[in-house]
Amino acid sequence: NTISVIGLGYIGLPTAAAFAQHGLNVIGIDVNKKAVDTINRGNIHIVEPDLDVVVKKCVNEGKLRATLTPEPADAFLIAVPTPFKGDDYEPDLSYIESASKAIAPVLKKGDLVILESTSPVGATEQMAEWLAEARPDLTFPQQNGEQSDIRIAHCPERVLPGQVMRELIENDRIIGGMTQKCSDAATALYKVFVKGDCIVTNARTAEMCKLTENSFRDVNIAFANELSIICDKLNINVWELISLANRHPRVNILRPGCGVGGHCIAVDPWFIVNKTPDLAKLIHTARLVNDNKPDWVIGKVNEAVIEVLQKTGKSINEIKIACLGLAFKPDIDDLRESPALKITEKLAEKYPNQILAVEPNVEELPAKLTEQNISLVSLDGALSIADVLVVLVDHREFKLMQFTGNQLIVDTKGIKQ
Ligand code: SAJ
Repeated sequence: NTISVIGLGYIGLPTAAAFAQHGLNVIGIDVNKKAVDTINRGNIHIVEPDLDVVVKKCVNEGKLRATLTPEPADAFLIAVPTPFKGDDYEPDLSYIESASKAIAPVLKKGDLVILESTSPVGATEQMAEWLAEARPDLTFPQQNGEQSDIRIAHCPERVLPGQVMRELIENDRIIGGMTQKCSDAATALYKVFVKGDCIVTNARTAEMCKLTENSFRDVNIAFANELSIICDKLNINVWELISLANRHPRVNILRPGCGVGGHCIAVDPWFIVNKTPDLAKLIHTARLVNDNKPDWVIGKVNEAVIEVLQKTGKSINEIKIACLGLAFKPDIDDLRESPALKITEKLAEKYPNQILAVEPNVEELPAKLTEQNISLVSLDGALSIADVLVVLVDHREFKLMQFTGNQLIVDTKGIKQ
């Protein structure tokens, strides 16, 4: 049995590796030649615990190889990005379209095509249309249902970055076939390595399910973030408040922070809002609350700077501000789509040459921060130099930190609690 995984990124590569590890012949396809070459050497181009070992082993055993051009296979899994474009957050399906057009020429009767990318409702049907247009000689589920030559399903990925190799195997899986036979074929494939349940539904529900999971989290984080702003105004410690409220058996409030980052939770809710703008009021508002949190944090830093000026008599350009944490969440090195990074950049615009960054999970700063003259310093370095500490991420190193009491702290993660 040969399967092909199109898109060898944070989801595609671990998925390809998991299938190869369980005995299937896997052909990985990517448009990035560097990624293809890296994988064929048995290495990886992304950071994910335990992935390197599996890829190395599977490549060495000849179970996994990468290429730029699609080849025939029995099943195709599409795991390409689905970003949005422009100010109205319209989903950009161009990567799915290119992937469909790339695999269409090698499809044959009996093949299964699975869309794994997080997608707006209707994307799987759209993908099936692109495939059908490219291959008028084959039949597809939208044309003749269970009699179709090609089976199509949407099976959204739901793994947590940093725990992908474990969650891929243990998590339950939603299987959204365009027909029952499509779902059966997809279930049989995932059962190769998935220990969780494979639960069958239709493609549209599967699409909405994935968006719902991330919107649920976004709305709940927005609730926590809104509470933190209200409590600040009312002079109440939000961390104490949340831990008290969470003593109620049916209350479970998430943790406020400096904003919501990553590639999923800050993106996926827009797919719902864009599709049903008049109906998705709460989901839309949650997005705005979370997206505005970084600016509120910057306002708190400005207040802290004024307080230092009043206390010490220093001039404004003598003040040093240390930003603790740049990653989008604790104990990872991923700085992309990170509100902490955005806050640091914006502070550097307002306080040039006065910003220090502490990020224990990276060796060097992204180019933009270096251009802004931000220096990467150790935690001890920051504690000895800075007048204001801005805790943006609750990395484990910061939780152990001893405060000297000399600095003002803007603590967006409640690590002092
Ligand atoms: N965050 C808070 N407070 C919290 C929890 C999270 O501010 O209490 C922030 C984080 O700091 C981060 C952002 O939210 O900036 C998102 O982090 P996360 O750990 O909640 O989620 P992701 O983006 O790493 O992964 C999510 C997961 N979805 C859910 O938990 C519902 C994962 O299972 C999905 O597979 C992934 O999105 C995805 O690919 O869609």
